[in-house]
Amino acid sequence: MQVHPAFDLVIRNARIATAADTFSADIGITDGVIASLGQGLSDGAREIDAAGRWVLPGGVDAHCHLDQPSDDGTVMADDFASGTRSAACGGTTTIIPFALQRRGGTLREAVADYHARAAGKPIVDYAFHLIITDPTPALLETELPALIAEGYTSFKIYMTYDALKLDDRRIIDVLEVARREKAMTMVHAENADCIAWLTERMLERGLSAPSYHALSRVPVVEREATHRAISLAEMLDTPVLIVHVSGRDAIEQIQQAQLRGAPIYAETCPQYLFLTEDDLGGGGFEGVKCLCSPPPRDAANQASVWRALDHGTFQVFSSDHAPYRYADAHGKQIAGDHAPFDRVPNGIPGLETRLPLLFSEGVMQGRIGVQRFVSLTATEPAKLYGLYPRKGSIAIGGDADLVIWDTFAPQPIRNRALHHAVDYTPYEGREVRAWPALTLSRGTILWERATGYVSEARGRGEFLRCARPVDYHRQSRPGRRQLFPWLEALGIA
Ligand code: DUC
Ligand code: ZN
Ligand code: ZN
Repeated sequence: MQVHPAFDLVIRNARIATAADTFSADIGITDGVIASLGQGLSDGAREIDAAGRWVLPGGVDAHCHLDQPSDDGTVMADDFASGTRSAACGGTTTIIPFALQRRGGTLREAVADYHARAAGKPIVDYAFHLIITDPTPALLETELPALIAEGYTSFKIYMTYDALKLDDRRIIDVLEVARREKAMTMVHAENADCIAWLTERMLERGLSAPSYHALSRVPVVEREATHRAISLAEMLDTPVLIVHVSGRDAIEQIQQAQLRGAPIYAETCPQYLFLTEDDLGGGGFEGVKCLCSPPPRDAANQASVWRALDHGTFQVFSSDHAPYRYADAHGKQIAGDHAPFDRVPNGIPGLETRLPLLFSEGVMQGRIGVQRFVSLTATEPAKLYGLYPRKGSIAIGGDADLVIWDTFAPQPIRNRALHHAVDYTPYEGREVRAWPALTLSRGTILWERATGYVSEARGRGEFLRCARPVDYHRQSRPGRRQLFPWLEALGIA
């Protein structure tokens, strides 16, 4: 009699880490879901021997930009096909890019347009954040609450960039809706007027090389906006997540708020660990390959970011992948190959290198533990954006989004070996000691390092509707309401 295998796939001899534990087990997978964890599991129709290597949850990259529309002629090199291919090859199995509201347009239009851009392309699963640039009464009263209920439960707002920024009053209006509807607000915290003044004065004096980008956005500019964003969030007692935090000044603001018990969360990115402002200065115009906002800082700030990653100030480690090609009149050179720094699109690629860099320099060099790595790169982003427990961990009933990690003697990163559509990486030549051997999404192999195999199953990635972020239990705790008498007086629930 033919005996049916117990599982579709069994991964044997896995050294598993979750945010909470490490243990050795076999992983039994059926219908793309983790069906069993244990020793000596029964047969699978297919078997993979992890041979004692680390098997970690697939990465959740909760901040990346793909095929984002613009009004300034820039074009992002990566769409949902090349972007998710690159993600998978670097161990990321869920991405959350941004549906951007055009000023004068609605959020509904932004979401419909972004779904059309994604259609038939992603190989990994994906959700959408929203970007709110024009919070009209109709948006605040009708559109946004409806979209939150439909699974778009997080949105980003900007305190800088003329085409995107909201003033404090508009930020408060948006936070009030976020509080009522239990959504997560992500804030780009830099002071627009400070940047405008510094930029104007620098350009008047002919200081226009890429390195002056960093001086036009010095840490105090980020610190002030971070403090203000936190203050507004505290006034509304609603969670805010400060994105792409670059160094000590902003970290101190966040830590003080967290110590006060304020619902403040924070994200940092590879560029604040692995680049410095000196990378903007070397090589003439090529410095723009490292031009992003906030800018990379110095070695002391890198050390502050490492400490805050280890201590738990940060919940999220994302790429902020912003794929502008270097030698491209729609990319970094949209205003020419000697353009002043303020005419260069902000952002750098990093979807594929995010996890290998952090695993190599963080886990293998002993700066953070493997459980912290899992928490920052998968579990916490999944929780904060309402994708947990389907995503973000290795647990029975969760999707079998898994990465088996190879470790090896240091090898340089080469852009020609990456899978994005950008013509450079800011990390060219930088050595890593680890890379995903295998990336699985819902039990399907998407990437195999030994053979260079990459799935071509465009469109297999599923759109994920996000639940409310897990944080909101805090507000219903008995006694919390009386800490906010002004909200009580206003009857704001
Ligand atoms: N800064 C942003 O605010 N977004 C994209 C990339 C960047 O550098
Ligand atoms: Zn930003
Ligand atoms: Zn961004």
